[in-house]
Amino acid sequence: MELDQRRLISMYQRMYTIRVFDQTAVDEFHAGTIPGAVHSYVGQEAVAVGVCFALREDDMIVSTHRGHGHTIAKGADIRRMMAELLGKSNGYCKGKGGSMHIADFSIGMLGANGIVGAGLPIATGAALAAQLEGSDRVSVAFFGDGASNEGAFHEALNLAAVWKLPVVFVCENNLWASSVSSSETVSVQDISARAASYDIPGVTVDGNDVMAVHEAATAAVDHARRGLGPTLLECKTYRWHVHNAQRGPIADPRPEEEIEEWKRRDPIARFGAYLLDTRSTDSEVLEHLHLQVHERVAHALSWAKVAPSPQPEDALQDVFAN
Ligand SMILES: Cc1ncc(C[n+]2csc(CCOP(=O)(O)OP(=O)(O)O)c2C)c(N)n1
Repeated sequence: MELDQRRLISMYQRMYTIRVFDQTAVDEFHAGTIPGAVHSYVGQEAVAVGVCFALREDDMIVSTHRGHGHTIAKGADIRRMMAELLGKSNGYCKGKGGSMHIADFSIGMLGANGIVGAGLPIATGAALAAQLEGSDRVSVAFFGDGASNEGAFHEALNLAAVWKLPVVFVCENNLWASSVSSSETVSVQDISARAASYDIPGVTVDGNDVMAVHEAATAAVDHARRGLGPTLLECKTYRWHVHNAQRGPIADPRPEEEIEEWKRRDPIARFGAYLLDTRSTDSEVLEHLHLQVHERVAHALSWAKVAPSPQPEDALQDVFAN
């Protein structure tokens, strides 16, 4: 697939921003500045960026508890994200939601979600709304391998298939659901095989190869936009960190060799090597880009740190609709 050089660099920039943002979030959690949960997306950056770069701004995504990558990939303001993580009043939810509740309707980001599997029916509903409005907008649900065992997954795929809704179901199969290996809980080798039950296309790609993800996502989005219904796109990937950041040592049940093996398949290093190999860029450009991203994330963090915290009386604001 032909992508112009600026778009390729922009994809790389977005992936690198997710990496630095989420590493900073984990560090800040351990430093005690982030009061809520942090589920790091480090290692999975190619999925969010490969998919979101196949979308228009008015297309919609629904995210998960591991939502920072999707939100940044769709174009959110990282200062307001960081402020939300720190519980500050200039955050996306005025500091009252935290990591798992960030949404930005202006860029089609309908929300993260702490309930595993709950995003699929929401994306399906958004697709139904687009169909009823006669618009050609597409929606995407991101979810994990664990979520693909939930009833909501099967209900959403069935209804979307029956009504030919413009939705793409993107399963990020990172092989583990919290501390449970998918080899013990998922009945199929490839989760995309489950698409056959609903008579929709099911595709598996290397989720650490942003170009492969982007190509498959572009085909699925095009299929949906043409009124041909949903696709189940499985991206095999891996998270580098423990399930969620914890204060104090926690056991990570994943074998050390497995973690190391997947780190060698680092999606950002791979994409950087691809850009250099194809002469889409040179190393000075990437080094400069790295510096800029570190500066932007550091700025977002200091902006969030000096921001005011919500006041007790703010707890009663935004509770009821007028
Ligand atoms: C309905 C529901 N059940 C259980 C949980 C607790 N929980 C939070 S994350 C998680 C694992 C989800 O695994 P997966 O869907 O594979 O996503 P990943 O964490 O790998 O990104 C579980 C069991 C929850 N939040 N919601």
